[in-house]
Amino acid sequence: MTTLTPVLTKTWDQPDSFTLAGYEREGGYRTLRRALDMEPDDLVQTVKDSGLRGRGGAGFPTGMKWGFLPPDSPNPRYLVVNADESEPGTCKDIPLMLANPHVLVEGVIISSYAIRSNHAFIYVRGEVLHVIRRLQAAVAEAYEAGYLGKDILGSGYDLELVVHTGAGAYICGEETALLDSLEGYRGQPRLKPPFPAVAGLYGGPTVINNVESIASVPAIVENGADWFTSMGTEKSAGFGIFSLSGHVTRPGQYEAPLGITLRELLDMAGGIRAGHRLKFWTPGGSSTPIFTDEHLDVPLDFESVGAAGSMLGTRALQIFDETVCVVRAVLRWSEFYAHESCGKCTPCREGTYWYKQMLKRLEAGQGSEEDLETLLDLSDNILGRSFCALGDGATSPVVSSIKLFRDEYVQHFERGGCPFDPARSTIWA
Ligand code: L3W
Ligand code: SF4
Repeated sequence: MTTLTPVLTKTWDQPDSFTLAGYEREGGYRTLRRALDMEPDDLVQTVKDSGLRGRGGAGFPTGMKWGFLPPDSPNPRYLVVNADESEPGTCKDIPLMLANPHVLVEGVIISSYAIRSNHAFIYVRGEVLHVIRRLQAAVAEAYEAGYLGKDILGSGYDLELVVHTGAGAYICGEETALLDSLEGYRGQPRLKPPFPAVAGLYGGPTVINNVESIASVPAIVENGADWFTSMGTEKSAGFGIFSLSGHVTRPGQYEAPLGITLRELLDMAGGIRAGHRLKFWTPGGSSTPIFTDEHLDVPLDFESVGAAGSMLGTRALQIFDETVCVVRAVLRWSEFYAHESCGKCTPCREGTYWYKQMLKRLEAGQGSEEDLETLLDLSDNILGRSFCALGDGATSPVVSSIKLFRDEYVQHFERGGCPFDPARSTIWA
């Protein structure tokens, strides 16, 4: 039986977990002192050896990304933390920064030192004012204590850390759109390559990592790469925060080794709400194809979820019981993508709009079999033809729901309305 591995979440229930005093009492910033005595390249090697993979959705190996920085660039190097968490269901970075902002700040300092950067930014979603205030307070405390600024702890190493707020666009979580936004432009994705590691912020070599990735660095440096690889699976090492939302008895953040299953997580979370059963769920946010109760035992690691036809993504497990209309859920997600499409490329800009219109009609019981074929054809014209991952991600719930729940779509137009509508349904009787 897999058990929880509280590392990042260990202190969340302590009333002063977000303060410097609370963090230091638990050993916070002790690892920084050790790290500043190490060679930067040895720190990069430790992160490489740990097998840490990006916790922002794509799972790219963090140490390898750090290793891509060109050694001879004349431009300054930057570290940028992607704290623009906005994907539907994804809600791990915000509580992490709220409850323990100092673990992120310590991670930023160690990571910046490792990649030889003297300038770091945390780009945080603009709507989460309470998180922004916590982060700003933590950064101010760290400056005051000599963990940031000039000659950190007498090491000769300098680092300036800026908390920068976005303005509420999901696309600014795409790393190159984030860089444009940080530079003061409208946030729209840039063509890759060059990847940010080669030409990123202001054209300089830039490492961009998710909050949880950077916050994991102090524990990895403190305990060693072997400690990290002793958890999780061979190719998906370590632990991660699994966010359970929706129809579960105890929704929340469950920090556990990668490879845990939804069945095990549901056991910890008290199961599906009383009297109901699991219908469908997302393994990693709304951009990942949906799963059903047939996938309860799929190990939640990058490889196994991929082999089962979805993506681990951000481990945002949105759980829906049998009272939920899958067509309505997919419509809601599609409205999100249509609203958040940045409009730069036609397949996504027009395709997500079409999705929204067609799904609205289908949900209202006015669609037809032909509409389902059009939705699939449209998806073929978005997937792989969009400029960035937003367009691709928008196709996931549509295509997977038609594959798994075609009958439910058909029922809508056969009945001339939603079968889950209380006026028509047997479910609510
Ligand atoms: C240098 C190379 N760097 C790749 C870097 C690249 C990036 C990272 C991953 O999308 C996913 C997306 C969402 N030289 C490199 C290289 N890199 N090759 O590696 O890159 P990539 O393109 O695979 O992914 P991405 O663009 O970072 C992220 C999915 O996450 N997702 C969304 C989550 C939403 C949030 C949020 O709310 N903020 O995180 C959920 O599943 O669909 O597939 O750094 O530069 N040769
Ligand atoms: Fe913008 Fe969508 Fe194209 Fe991405 S896929 S560049 S969000 S229009």
